[in-house]
Amino acid sequence: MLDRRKLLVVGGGVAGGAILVPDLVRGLSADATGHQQAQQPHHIGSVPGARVKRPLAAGEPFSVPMPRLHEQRPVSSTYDTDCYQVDIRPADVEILPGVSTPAFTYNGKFSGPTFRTRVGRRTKIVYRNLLDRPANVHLHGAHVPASQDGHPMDVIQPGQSRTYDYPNTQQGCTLWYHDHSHHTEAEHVYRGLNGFYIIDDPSEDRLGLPRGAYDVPILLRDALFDANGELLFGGNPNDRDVALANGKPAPYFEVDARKYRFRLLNAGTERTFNLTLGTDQEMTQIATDGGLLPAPVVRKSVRVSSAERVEIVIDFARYPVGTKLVLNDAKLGPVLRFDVTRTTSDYSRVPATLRPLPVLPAATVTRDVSMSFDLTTVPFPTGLINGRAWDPARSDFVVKRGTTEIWNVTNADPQYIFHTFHMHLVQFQVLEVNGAPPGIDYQGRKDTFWFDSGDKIKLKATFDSHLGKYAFHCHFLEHSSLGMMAQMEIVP
Ligand SMILES: [Cu+2]
Repeated sequence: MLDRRKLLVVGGGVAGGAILVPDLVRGLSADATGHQQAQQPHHIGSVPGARVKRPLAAGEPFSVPMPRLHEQRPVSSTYDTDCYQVDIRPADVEILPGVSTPAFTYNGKFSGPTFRTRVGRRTKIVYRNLLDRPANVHLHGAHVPASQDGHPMDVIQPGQSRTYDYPNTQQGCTLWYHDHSHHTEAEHVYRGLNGFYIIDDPSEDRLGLPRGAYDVPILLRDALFDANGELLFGGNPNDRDVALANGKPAPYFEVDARKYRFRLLNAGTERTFNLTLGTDQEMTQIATDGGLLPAPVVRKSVRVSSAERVEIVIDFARYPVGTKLVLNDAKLGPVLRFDVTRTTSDYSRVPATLRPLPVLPAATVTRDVSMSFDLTTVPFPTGLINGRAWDPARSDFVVKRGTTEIWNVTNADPQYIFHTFHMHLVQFQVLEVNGAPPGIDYQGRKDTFWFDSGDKIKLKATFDSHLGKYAFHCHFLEHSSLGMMAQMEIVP
């Protein structure tokens, strides 16, 4: 009799069918050292239809420059609002040099255009869906009314348009936007429906951090290409062997010998980057998902899991002109190379204190959130939160507005099955990781974190703004597609 726990669909299988995986963890244990092994995503979440043909190699690293992402211009502006128009449409894009790749795009851009606004300025974006399938847009990390959140069941039908209206009333931060249409979010995001949304904060200008041309968003992700240059989706996410930075494979980026602020976003649907610079050179982390940290933290390696943002400052003045510094991922290898090309003046700085965390009120409600797979279901495992798969008709938690709550979030899966946790609407603070004070990966204003099998994360959140239904889920989007999602309803 088949061991159904092992019956998972992975790349290499027959289209539309399941194949037997000899060992749930085989793909992980064979190809990494212990340290790296613990950081790798597992392969649950593979979906049918994958035919992993002979992959197309990405070519030599550092053969193309990393582009700066296109910044979207408003079509109209008033004294307090900027209006934009965006088509969600298929486009052929050049990711690998000289190769045309079909993608899903916002306005034909891969990665999507960057929206840049300021605290207190309103943004209205009209999205027209020119795909042949429903799509929608979630602004990840944003404090917005439920009607503007891009709820998984609130989609834009093909040929239809809708306007999202964002108040931008939270503090300065690096957000991102992406498709969240249920069951198809993983494929849509993988095929290109993602981009930066940055809220600048005038109250942070006095800090003197690098700005303008020295403030560079970098969208990281992984990909797998077939022999025709098409993006392969549906196989084992671990097979995605090409690291992309701003839509290019392991590019180089010319920098002046001075400080830069890099806003790193991991838009990979089921990938965790573990990044080092050169031969363990220092990077100074200044911000996380929801904005600046209380103080900078010097790091020699940086973990960025799916949907997380990590902002770092690198001071290239430490290196002579001609230096080439590789940003390297523990699994994928080179992600990006910084080439120091010229000296310049630099009046920017990283002050010893940045922005204090808000002091949240005492919590009056405690909840438990347990994330796991039912590995007995076929052809796919079923993603569960507190033992139940996603049901949009159900409000899993009812939260009274104004309440501060403690959530104990547990990865209840066995060894080697990793998850991430993302809560819509609020930025929370992690109080404890397995009973201990949180390390740097969990500090600051967070909306997403990665956690290992068995980990228990205690977080605190205050629900003091909007009413309505908001999702919380695993942000490995293959997992949320399989049901690892729930919703809370904020009530008066
Ligand atoms: Cu998960």
